[in-house]
Amino acid sequence: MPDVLFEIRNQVAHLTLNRPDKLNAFNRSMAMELQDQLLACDEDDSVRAVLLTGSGRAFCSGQDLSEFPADRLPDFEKVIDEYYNPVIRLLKTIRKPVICAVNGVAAGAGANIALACDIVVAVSSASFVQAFSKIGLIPDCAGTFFLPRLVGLQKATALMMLGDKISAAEAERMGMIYAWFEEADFEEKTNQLAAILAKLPTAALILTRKALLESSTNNLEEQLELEKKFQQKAGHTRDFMEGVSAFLQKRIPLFTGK
Ligand code: T3D
Repeated sequence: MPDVLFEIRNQVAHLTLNRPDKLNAFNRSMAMELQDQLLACDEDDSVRAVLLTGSGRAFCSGQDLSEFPADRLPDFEKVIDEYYNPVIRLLKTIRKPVICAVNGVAAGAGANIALACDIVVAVSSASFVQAFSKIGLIPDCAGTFFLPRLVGLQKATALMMLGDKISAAEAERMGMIYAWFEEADFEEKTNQLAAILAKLPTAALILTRKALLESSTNNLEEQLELEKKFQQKAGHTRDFMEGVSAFLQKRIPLFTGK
């Protein structure tokens, strides 16, 4: 059985972390499979959106703690270079929008991989734990980059130092995630959101992600220049022509992602 299930339905690639007995804890094969699948989604023109979720009662409990070597010190630099940083880089460079459907607890690297996705939604029973401090580690998977930008430095510091378990509703209230849905609606509403994303002008969405990311280091003048450059690119896509034609003809646009 693969550690990450992969299925394309209606132009949406469904990637499901699949080690439910360990709450979808990350090991080497899961990290490698996830990287391969994200790369495949990037290259496959038939994929217009990616939906990342977990199987069973958890989204992901972070690094598999039973896989640390008992007889020597762990080489975290190697593990982070091989497992986690490539995943975060792919999530931020893949040319498709990525929605994360947090179907249960998201802890450690699991929480921060979720936060690196473009849009994060959660089921009402889900929770988020910056579990690192509890085992003497620091938050990785770009958590120290994204969490303070989402919730502010004070909240991020407290959540990361204390390792509090945050409910889906609290996470939404503090701006950590986009929305939460009741259990009964979760799958349907998440799929609806993915279907909407899959029909939008993909290139413009990816330029939007890039502009937002770069805004964290740019000054205002640099950001204005970047928006100008990206708008020129978006304006030269077929989807822009289609969007304007559809508006003028009072019909729904049929974007192709080109
Ligand atoms: O490698 C590096 O480069 C370092 C990078 C590290 C990145 C990280 O992610 S560090 C943080 C690692 N994750 C954690 O510390 C979280 C550990 N898990 C928990 O705190 C809790 O399990 C949860 C809060 C996630 C859920 O709690 P609960 O009560 O719902 O479930 P549970 O009973 O604790 O867990 C159920 C089973 O899953 C249990 O196994 P068992 O007893 O039924 O055989 C438990 O051991 C297993 N499990 C949960 N998390 C992990 C795990 N097994 C291995 N690794 C885990 N991370």
